[in-house]
Amino acid sequence: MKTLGEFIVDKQQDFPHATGELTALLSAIKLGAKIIHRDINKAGLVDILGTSGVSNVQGEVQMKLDLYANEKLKAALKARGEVAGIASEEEDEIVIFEGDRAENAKYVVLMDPLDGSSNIDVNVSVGTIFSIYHRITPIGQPVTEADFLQPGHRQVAAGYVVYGSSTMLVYTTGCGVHAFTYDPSLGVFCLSHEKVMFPAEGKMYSINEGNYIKFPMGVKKYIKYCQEQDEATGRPYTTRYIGSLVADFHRNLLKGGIYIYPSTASHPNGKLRLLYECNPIAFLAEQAGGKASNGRDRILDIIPSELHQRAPFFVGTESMVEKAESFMREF
Ligand code: AHM
Ligand code: MG
Repeated sequence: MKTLGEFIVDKQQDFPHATGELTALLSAIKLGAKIIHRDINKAGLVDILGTSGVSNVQGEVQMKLDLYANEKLKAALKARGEVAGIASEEEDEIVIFEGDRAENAKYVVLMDPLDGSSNIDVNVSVGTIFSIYHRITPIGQPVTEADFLQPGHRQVAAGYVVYGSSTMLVYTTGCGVHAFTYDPSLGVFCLSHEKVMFPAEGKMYSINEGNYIKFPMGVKKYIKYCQEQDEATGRPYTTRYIGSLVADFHRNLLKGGIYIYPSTASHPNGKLRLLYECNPIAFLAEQAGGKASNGRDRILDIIPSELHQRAPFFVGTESMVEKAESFMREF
């Protein structure tokens, strides 16, 4: 059995000039994931469900679990000193860490601390997504927004934690995708899937079909294509949609499939955030032999202009994403 800690240290030895800072940063994320895992598992018991800003009967302020996860992850990253600042789906602005260590740190982290949090109240899987870049401003100064507005192809590492029937941490540093399953009795993530690759063909499509009427014509046509009978391609395909990006992506990664959150009439740029959701998942997808686009262009090549920018998202098995793109081009 190999733990995540051992695996990361082993990988670091492949890079003779590595300083260990990324290793320490990933350890901070690992710690944050364990804390979030612990609290999600007893969420129904400890009075942290509910709406932010509402006091419970003891007069204590209840904190929504996504805000709670944000605070825990932020604290774990700040404590290590390898991170100069963070951007989070839960924060309006970037958070610049203060102090000499932070100013000399070379990494910034972007995160969605608890994605799909509307699923928590009904005990359905949620996830944490993270994305790591080298800062581009000079070391020794506070970071600026420019450090966070980098295209996804510059990511140094990215990953997610899925809190499902078991908790798993899946990450890439650009040398394949590796997955670790959490053993709560030992408190360690154990290597369970090394070099994960999408199966060559997939049979699942994941999309909120309730929005069908608002979808672009190309997406409507692709959905109909998925539903048609065709023995050669194994259609009709199966629909699977949890409404939790991390869990939907994770299933499609292991089984083969496509996840789509397209533009809709009410969300012209889709719903998902480029920096916190699309870029890290796209990096993982490409590293696992899959593909990610906005229906036309590669996600990782989009130059971001705003922290909370959204993008239509097509991700999964390469052949399926290419098929969906061909419908987007045609219609
Ligand atoms: P969130 O970041 O507010 O949790 O929203 C992102 C989530 C994704 O996990 C999920 O795939 C999508 O929103 C579901 O949206 P919808 O309910 O519109 O299908
Ligand atoms: Mg989210």
